[in-house]
Amino acid sequence: MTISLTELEAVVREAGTIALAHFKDLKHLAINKKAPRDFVTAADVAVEAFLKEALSKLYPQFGFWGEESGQSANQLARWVVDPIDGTHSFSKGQYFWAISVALEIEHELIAGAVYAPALNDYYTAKKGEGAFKNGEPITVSLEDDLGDAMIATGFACLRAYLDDNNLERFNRIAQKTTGQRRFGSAALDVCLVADGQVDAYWEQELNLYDIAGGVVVAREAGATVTDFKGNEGVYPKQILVTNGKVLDQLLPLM
Ligand code: 2AM
Ligand code: CA
Repeated sequence: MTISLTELEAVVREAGTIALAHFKDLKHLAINKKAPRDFVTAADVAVEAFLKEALSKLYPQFGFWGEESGQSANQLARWVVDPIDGTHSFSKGQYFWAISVALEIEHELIAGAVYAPALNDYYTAKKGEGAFKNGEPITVSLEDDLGDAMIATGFACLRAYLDDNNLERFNRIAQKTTGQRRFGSAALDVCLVADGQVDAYWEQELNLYDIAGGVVVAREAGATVTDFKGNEGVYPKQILVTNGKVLDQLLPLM
């Protein structure tokens, strides 16, 4: 049971066209709050509705789990979708947001697509077949010295009002690295590790749909995907993605 990345790309790019139409007309975009400091726009809802319909038509055997509409049909073989990851950035007219789609079969992520329409970057991968950005193969960076590294993180956890809110961890790690970035889209952050633009990325308190598409791309590009203790696997509440070469230096700081 497999899928065609080319067919998937046609669907995801069409979803991108829908998102871009809203992005170019932000003045008229309806923005609501799901919870305090948690936004949803009419674009999120429209993009997810399109993806759900188009993917179900193309691959009726797979169920669906989207950030906005929840779970439906087969959950053992399903699409895991974030229609717009980085909604706050999107609603401000910033460019770092992405559509993320992953195919998960029996708890294993086997294909992914992350499309950042405003940046015109399309990342995709299928398990065992390599990772691609705009049709070209990509790999993680060669950086092996944490002191020279560029690291990304995010602060989704601040919305959860946790005691462990990432600020102490950020403080610790920022002083041991050269560059820190906070882009605002977990899906893209993971792909930036895959593409060697950053050497590592971590975040807490995410959901699977934020990172699922990117994880397939990152793994196929040679990245490690672990929790903060270095256990291999996809842990959305504690995700650490690295180029593999700075992992051992980062773990004691996590
Ligand atoms: P979103 O834009 O799809 O909501 C940025 O740090 C990351 O946090 C983004 O991937 C963003 O996804 C996610 N995020 C936003 N609000 C959140 C919340 N209330 N809980 C968890 N993650 C959130
Ligand atoms: Ca998200």
